[in-house]
This record gives sequence, structure tokens and C-alpha cells, in this order.
Amino acid sequence: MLAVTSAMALATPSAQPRPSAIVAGPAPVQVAQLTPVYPQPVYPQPVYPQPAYAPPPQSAWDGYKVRLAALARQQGVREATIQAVVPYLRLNQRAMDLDRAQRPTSTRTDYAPASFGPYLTRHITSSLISRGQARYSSHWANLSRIQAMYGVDPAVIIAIYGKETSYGAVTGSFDLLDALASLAYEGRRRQMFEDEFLAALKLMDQGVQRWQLKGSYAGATGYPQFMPTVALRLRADGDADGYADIWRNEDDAFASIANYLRNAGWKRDMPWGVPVAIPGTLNRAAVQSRLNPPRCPNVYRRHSRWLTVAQWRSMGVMPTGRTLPDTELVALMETPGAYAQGYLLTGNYRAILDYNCSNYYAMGVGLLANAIARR
Ligand SMILES: [Ca+2]
Repeated sequence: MLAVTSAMALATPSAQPRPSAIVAGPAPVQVAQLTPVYPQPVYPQPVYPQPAYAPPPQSAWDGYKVRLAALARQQGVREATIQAVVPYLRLNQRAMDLDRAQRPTSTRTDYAPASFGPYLTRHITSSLISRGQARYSSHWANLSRIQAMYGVDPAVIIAIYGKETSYGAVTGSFDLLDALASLAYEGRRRQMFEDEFLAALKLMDQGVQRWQLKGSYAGATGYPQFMPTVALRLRADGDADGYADIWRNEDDAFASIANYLRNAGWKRDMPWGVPVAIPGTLNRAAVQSRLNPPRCPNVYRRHSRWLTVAQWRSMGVMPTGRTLPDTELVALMETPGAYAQGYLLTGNYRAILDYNCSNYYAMGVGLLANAIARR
């Protein structure tokens, strides 16, 4: 009744005159209520033997989940998402085993293909090429739009898709949240995996379903095999429906890969590299790189100094097919042996390395792209 009255009072137009005949009476006098204090009797408390009960020990894993939930709250993840995921996380021993098995190779010297010729036949199969060509033509309408928007070569996009997941056939079956939480818990790269775990929760906040969040043991997910932080930042819409679904929509995957490469410094209308003829007189010591890059130094050790195309030409290093602008800065990489072949690599090759830092990978993507586009 009171609520109704006040609602009506609120609804009354303020212009209506207030009744002036009512005069407020005197304010009621407040009387302090004194409570008499009586001395309280003191009774001895009986001592009962305590039952030998202790709460079940919380496992370190359970304790770690409390930390993950707290981190998620700090970062503003929705409570409903936290409650739906964190209590049910399961330690994934296999992810941890695979991560440990991978460890020694992380310090291994990177190897470029021993020779490009045999590498091409062995790793870039006719099936990989023909399936890539099929997508290259059937998705052309969206691919050309994506190329116009991001400036990235569609053949390279398709080649990355082929190398990463065999055109969507192998995207990984690990539950991403379990795997990321387990690797964070293991602790070797805790900060990184905690960030990835939190990003996966944020993807759920954006409407990505838990069952879609599957991937490699180390957290790469979807058609482009993005880590969750990358998916959160760079996934893009490729079929103009306003939503970026890198798990079920190939065009969205293509736009996302293009967005990634552009973000990594891809330069429009520039090939990743061109094959060159190298004269016997080339002084290799003189073109050796003096840089010591902080990121994957073993990969960059295979590359020469950066010189302009004109400078290379003056030393007799000549493109054998497609040419590059004279002023473009490029590095030389060559492989020895019977199939010796040199390539001048542009900054776009480095953008591919940013996707996966291995000369094997980047050369594989570049050569597959050339085969797909029939260059
Ligand atoms: Ca879309």
C-alpha cells in the first residue's frame, strides 16, 4: 500500500499546488533508552573431547583452480562463465606429457630444408596442392574481397590454412580450457598459459561455445590454429555476415589469417620471396648477418644481411622469375647440395615466420602458395 502511495505521489505533476493549510507539528523528542547493566554470571564451559575430524585436504590442483577463478574475476570475466568452467576443470596429463616431451627440441637448432627441391616433393604433396587450388577458386569471391581489404596474397592464406590444419581436417581435439589450465598449473610457462586460459574464458563471454574451444595440446584452436589471445584480438569476418567464426567458417578463417599477417607487417603487392641465381663469385662472408635477433635467432641465422634488390643485383644475385622493386630490402637464404637454390626473402617472409617461426614452415607455405596460384 505504501509503495502504491509513493508511486502515485511520484506520478503527481509537480505543478499541482501543495496543500498549505497543514502546518507541521513539533518534532518528536528523542528519548535515550538506557539499558540497565547487570553483572553476568560466569559459568565454566564444559570441555568435550574433539572428534578427530579434519576437512579433506584440498589438492594443489583444486587450490590452483581457486587462483584461476580469482584471476578471471580480476579481469572481468562473467561470473556465470567462471562458474560454468572453473569448478569442472580436469587436469590433462597428456597435455602436460606432450609439453614436457616437446621441451628439449625448443633449444634445437632450426633447420631449413636441406634442399628445396626434395623438400617440395616430400612435403608439398599433389593432394595438398589440388585441395588448395580447389579452395582458391571456390572461395575466390570472398578471397578477393579479403585481399582488397588486408592486402595479403590469398594463395599464402590458403597455404597457411593447408599447412596448419590440412584445410580444416585436423584442428585438434584437446579441450582448450582443460589443456591451458593444466599447462599453467604445471608452471613452466605459467604466465603465458594463464593469459591464454583467461582469453579462452573471454571468448566464451563473447558467445563462443565451450564445445567449440578445441585444439592442440598447447592451445592453438580453430581453422587458423590461433592461440586464444590471438583469436580474441585478430579474428575477423570474411563472408560479411558480421560475425567472425574461426571454428566453422572458412572465409572467416581466411580473413583472420590475413588480419594476422597484416598485423605482422605484411606489405601489399609484394611476393614473400623470389628464386635467384647466385654467381660463384659471391662473397658470402661479406653478406653475413651481424644481427642477433632476440626472437628465434636460429631461424634468422640462416638469412643474410638485408640489402636492396639493386645491391644484390650489383653482386650478380639475379631473380630468375618474378622480379622485385630495386629499392626493396631483402635477405638471401640458400640451401647447399645438389638442389642448391637461393631465395631473396622479403619482409612478407618474416610475416609468415611470425605465424610459425621455422624456415621449414615459412618456405613450405611460400612454395605451396606458389603451387596453388600456379606461379
Ligand atoms: Ca562471418
